[in-house]
Amino acid sequence: MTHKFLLSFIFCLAGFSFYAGAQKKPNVIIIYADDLGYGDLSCYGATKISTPNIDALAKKGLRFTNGHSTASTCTPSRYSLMTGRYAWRKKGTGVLPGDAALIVPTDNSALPSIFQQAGYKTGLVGKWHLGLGNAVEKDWNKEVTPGPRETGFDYSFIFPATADRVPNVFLENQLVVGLDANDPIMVDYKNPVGDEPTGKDHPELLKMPAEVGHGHNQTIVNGVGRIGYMKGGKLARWTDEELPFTFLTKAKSFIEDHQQEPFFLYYALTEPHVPRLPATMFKGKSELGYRGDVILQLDWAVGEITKQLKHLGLDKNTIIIFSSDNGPVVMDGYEDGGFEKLNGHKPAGILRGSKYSILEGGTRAPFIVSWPAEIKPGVSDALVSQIDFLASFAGFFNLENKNGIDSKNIWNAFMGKDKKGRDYFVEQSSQLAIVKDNWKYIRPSNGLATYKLTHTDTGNLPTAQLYNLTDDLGEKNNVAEKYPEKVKELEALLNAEEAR
Ligand code: NG6
Ligand code: CA
Repeated sequence: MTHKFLLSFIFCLAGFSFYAGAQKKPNVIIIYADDLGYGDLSCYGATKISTPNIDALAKKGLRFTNGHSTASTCTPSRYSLMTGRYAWRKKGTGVLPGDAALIVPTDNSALPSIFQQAGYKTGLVGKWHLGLGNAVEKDWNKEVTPGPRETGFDYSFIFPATADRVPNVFLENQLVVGLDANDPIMVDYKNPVGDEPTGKDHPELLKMPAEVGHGHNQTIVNGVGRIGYMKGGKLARWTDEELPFTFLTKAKSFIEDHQQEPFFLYYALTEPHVPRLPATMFKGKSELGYRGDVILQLDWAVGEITKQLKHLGLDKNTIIIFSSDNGPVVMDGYEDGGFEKLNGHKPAGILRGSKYSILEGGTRAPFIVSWPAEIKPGVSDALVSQIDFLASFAGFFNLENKNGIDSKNIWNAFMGKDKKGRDYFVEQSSQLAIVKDNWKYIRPSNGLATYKLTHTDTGNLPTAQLYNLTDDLGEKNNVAEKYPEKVKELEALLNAEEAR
C-alpha cells in the first residue's frame, strides 16, 4: 500500500515537472514592411545603407533568398497573407481606396483567427489596407464594423489604407482615435467634400510637392496632398512624422500586456511607402534621401521590438517573421528627391523590376524567419511565400485550414529543415507568371512595358517569356523560343491553377 502510494507520488511529480518544463507555445510576430526591396537591407547585400537590427535578426534566424509576397502591390499581397488565397481569384482585391469595404472573410478562416483558435491573443498594429465596414458609404464617427476584429484580431490599432490615402486617422479597435463629435469626419473618393484646400488648387501649402501626373493632389493633410477627399476630424488627423513612434508604442504595449500568454502580433509598418516623411531624428541620417532615412527608421523599430523581447525574457521563444508586401519603388508620386539621392543604392538589388512589375523585383522580398529556441541560423534558398503562413501555422497547431486553398503547409521549410519549399508559385502584377524548379514563365500581355511616372520596368511583353532563374536571376535572357515545351508545360500548369 505505502509502496503503491509512493509510486504514484513519484509519477505525479514526474508529470508535474514534465508539464512545467514543456515548451510554451511560441509567440509569433510578423513585421511587415511596405514597399521594401530585395536589395534594401545590408543583410541582402546593400552596401550604401546599413540596417544592423534587421541584419541581427537575419543572423539569428533563417534568411530566405527566394521568399515572396504574392503580388507586386499591397492589397493583393496582404489579402493572400491573411486568407491563404491568391488575390487574382477574387475581383476587387487590387489596391484599395481608403473608403473600401472589408475584403477579408469573417468566417473564422483568416490567419489571426487560426491563432485565436490555437489559444493566442491576437493583435494588429499599423497599415491595414484591406477595407473596413460593409460598404464604401460608412459612418467614420462611430465604431466601423466589420473590420480587423471580425477577421480574428482581439486588438487593432491601424490606419485604414495607405499613408497617402485619406482618412489620415488612426482607428483603435475600429473607432477613430481623437474623434470630436463637433467635427465629424467625412470621406469621399469621387467628389470633394468640405471646403478645405486641395493640393491641386493650393500647391503653395504643401511641404512635400506631389509629382505632376500622379494622384496625390486632393485633400491636404499635414502639408501633404493625399489621394481622396476628407473633411472634419481636424484633431484626429495624424502627422506622418509621428507614425513610427505611435505604431511602435502600440506594438510594445500589446507585447507587454500579453507577455504571460501566447500572442500573435501583426506589425505592419508604413516604411518606406510614400509619403516619406521621416521622424526628425532620422532626417538626413542615411545620406540617401528620405527613402533611405525611413528604411533606417524601420530598422530602428525592429531593433526596439527585439530589445523589448529580450528585456521581457521572450526572445528565445518568439518567432519573428520579417518581410515586405511588394518590391521597391523610388518615385511613387511625391518629389522627395528619390533618384538623385540614391548614390548607387539598388533597392531591388540584383533583381530586375520593382513594385508594379511581374519580374522578380515585384514579389521577391526580404524574408527572414527567426526562432532562437528552434531554428538553426542560416540561409535558405527554398521557395516560400507569405501565402503559406496560414496553412503552415494551421498545421503546426493541428487546426483545419478551411479556405486557404493556395496556402501550403511548408512548416519544415520555414524551420530550415526542408530545402525545397513549394513546388511552384504564381506571381501577380497586372498579369500572372508562374515559377517551378527555378523556371519562370511570364504570360504574354498587352500592358505597357514601362510605367513612365514610376519608372517601372513592368516585364510586360506581347509574347511569352521564359527565364531560367538558376543562371539568370536578373531575367535578362528570354529563352521562350529555345524551350517551347517548357513554355507549354508552365502555361498548362498556370491554367490548371486558375481553374482550381
Ligand atoms: C498608387 C499610388 C501610389 C501608391 C500605390 C499603392 C498614384 C499615382 N500612385 O495608385 O503612390 O499609393 O497606389 O501602393 O496615386 S501600395 O503599396 O499600397 O500598393
Ligand atoms: Ca506596398
